[in-house]
Amino acid sequence: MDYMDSGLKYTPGKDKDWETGVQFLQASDNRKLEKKKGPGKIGILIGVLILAAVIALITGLLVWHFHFRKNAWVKRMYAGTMQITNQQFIKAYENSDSSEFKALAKQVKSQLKVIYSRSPELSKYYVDSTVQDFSEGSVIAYYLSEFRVPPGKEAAIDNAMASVGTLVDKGQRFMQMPSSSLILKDVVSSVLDSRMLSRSFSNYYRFSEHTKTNYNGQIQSPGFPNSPYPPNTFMQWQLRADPNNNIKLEFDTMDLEGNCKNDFVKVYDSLVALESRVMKEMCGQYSPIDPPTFVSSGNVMLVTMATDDENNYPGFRAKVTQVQHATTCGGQLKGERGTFTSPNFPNYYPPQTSCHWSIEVPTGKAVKVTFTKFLMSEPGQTKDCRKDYVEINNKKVCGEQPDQTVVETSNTNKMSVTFFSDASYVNRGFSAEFEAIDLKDPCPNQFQCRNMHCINSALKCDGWNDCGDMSDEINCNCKADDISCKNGLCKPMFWRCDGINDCGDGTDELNCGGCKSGELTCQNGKCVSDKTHCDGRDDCGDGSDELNCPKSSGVSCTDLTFRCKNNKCISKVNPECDEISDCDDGSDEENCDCGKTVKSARIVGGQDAEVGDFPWQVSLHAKNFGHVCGASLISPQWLVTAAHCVQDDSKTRYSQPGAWEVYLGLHTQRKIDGHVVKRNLKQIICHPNYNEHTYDNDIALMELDSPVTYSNFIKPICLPSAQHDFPVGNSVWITGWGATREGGFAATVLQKAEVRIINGTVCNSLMGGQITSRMLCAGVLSGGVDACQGDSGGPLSSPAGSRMFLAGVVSWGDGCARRNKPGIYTTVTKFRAWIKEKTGV
Ligand code: 4AZ
Repeated sequence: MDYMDSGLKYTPGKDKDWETGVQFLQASDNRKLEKKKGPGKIGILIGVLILAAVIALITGLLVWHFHFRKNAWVKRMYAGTMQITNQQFIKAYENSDSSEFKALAKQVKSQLKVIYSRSPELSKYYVDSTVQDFSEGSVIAYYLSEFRVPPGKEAAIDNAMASVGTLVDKGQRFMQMPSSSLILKDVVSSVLDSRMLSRSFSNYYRFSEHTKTNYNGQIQSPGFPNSPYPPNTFMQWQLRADPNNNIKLEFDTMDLEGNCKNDFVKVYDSLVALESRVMKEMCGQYSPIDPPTFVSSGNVMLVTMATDDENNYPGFRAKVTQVQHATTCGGQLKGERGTFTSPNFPNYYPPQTSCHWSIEVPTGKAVKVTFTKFLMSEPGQTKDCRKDYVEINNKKVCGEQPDQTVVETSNTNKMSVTFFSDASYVNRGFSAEFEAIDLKDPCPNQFQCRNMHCINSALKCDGWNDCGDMSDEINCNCKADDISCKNGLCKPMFWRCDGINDCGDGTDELNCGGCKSGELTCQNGKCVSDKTHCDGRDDCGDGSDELNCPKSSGVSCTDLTFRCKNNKCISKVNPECDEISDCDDGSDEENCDCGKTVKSARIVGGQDAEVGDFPWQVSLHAKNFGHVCGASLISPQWLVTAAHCVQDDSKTRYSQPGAWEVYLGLHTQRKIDGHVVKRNLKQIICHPNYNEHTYDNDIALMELDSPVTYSNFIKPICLPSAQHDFPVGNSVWITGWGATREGGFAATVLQKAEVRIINGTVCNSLMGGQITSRMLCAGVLSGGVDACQGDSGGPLSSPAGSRMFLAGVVSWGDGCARRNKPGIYTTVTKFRAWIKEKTGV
């Protein structure tokens, strides 16, 4: 059974393609017979005739067998829509059982047959059509057309179908049409998504919903929220609103299998699954903080969902309402400054929408527009922005642009901005600010970047790309304590010889006393011949010359190799939970239900984390006090935190489980919603070598009094193996409810910040020699981003593939966010064996 045979409306004639083939052969047969007819002896004639007939039959059968065998032909379905301009919509057209629906559908069907018959390609392979629905405007018809196509002909039919609209227009202009004919406009069709056809669905569901004003409709996948959605099922929800209204579809949950090839939901700006009207395809999980909301361009919308035979997830639920069609968007913007956004921002803009803004600032000034968010990418977008775009200063901008990087200024006090969305695929759009600037001095008391950004003058030539276009880092006179890169850039001296090409031209990594050419630099600094790489012997002494070798399994075990459960070693760097089975026994991919989050909505500004972004983040509350420290969930019953968080003081016995209350799934302090789980502690295990003076070995374990159930908001982070490499320069995330500045107040909403891992030697010199190998440094050396009081014990989360690994535990620092003072974290890899010993995790 397939999409079309679903007890939906369409059931194609199963043997039509077979009949077409037979008729074709009979015709050629007849012609041959006619030619052979003539005078002569009857016997010879009959003999010749029989022979000819047999030859023709054999030829015919062979031709049929090799070219027209039913099974070899491909079924190709097209979804289509057309406007019928000489009909008016009546209520009965909403009901496919009404005689009015049937009469108009019959007319559409017969007219489609005529249209296809005018194309030599289409007429040959056309099987049948069925009308799925009608909607207002005058009447819009939605239909499916079936073709049976010989292999290799698919593209030709797709092309012919793509230009059916032109065929119709020409036909109506140049051919005599019966007066009763439907007058058709905007005939569009495209091939049906093959995933809706090719698989064998065992169940089909079809739902319809007509929204009303002040009425909240709801659609959801079968079984939601009590049981997972059904396997091998095709579902569609047809949504209608009153005329002059649009459908608003607000998903509150979207939790599907992560691979869209298997399970997916598609939203269409149509009543039929027309690919040129897809608004969005979704699978996986979406963050509940900014769930997707869509608005149709007309008064109809279609949601389809297809599932395969395995991995069924909770599914989706969405609210359906109607909203009055906004006839205008854009407008006149006047004044010194202001803001404007694409329609429905930060929700998805509707398709087929165009808005125009005329901005005017006081005479004598110029207009500067900065896009604070710009999310307009869509599949099939071209560099020249042929799909959705914003036009500003006669320049089209499209795609996804980093925050604040699209900046335009005018030469006069006026500027115009146009937003355009085409018929398919929508996105969240943009938010923009405009301000009046003085063209002679656009950045008063600041540095003016080439891209028209204004930045603090102190940030010029500081080694960091503050403008976003590097214009603050060129033409610099480097200070004495800077590295003068050959390409003219200046970089802080700390970055010399740290293994990262900070200059971009390698100047900062030259003459580092490294190894000569033909030599390999070991991780311990030793130089060995590069011929020793992967020769099976540990020439470096630390095994680093035997890493990442073509033959990676069964190598001899060193401190740097990964030890599989069967005690064999592999030389691949960070093989654990990377979704590739490297150990013979697969043990590198065991216990990998960790470190994954729901899809991030990428829209909430500032430093607030999004709900579900860091589901392993735990808030440790001291009883009758509140948040004191952070921690990380590593299994249903175990947390990792900092040892200094569990030291007794004169008032409180923090080392005792009874002193604590643990909050998991928390986003906002004091907001205990349905996602939050509270637990008490069974035991606290502080590292025996914790040194309260040096903060060495600053790690502790906490056991919950009962295990937690994982959810979108509560999930464990992956523990790195003892050999896991967190390379210097890599981006990592710090999170917590700690102070938002040195000496400041704790945050209410979970904060997140991206920092980089800093070379241990550089860090040790910056921190006055206080760094041990059990400490890891991370931060932004120009200052401004760091962990702070109250973040202690929390995770330093390091992305690897689609997972996050616990690289560190927030430990200490010299104040917070000071220049050249990175944050110090406990190196988790050093404690992997201890964690395993104490917790079994
Ligand atoms: C603290 O007191 C603390 N800048 C944590 C981290 C840092 C400083 C202080 C790092 O919990």
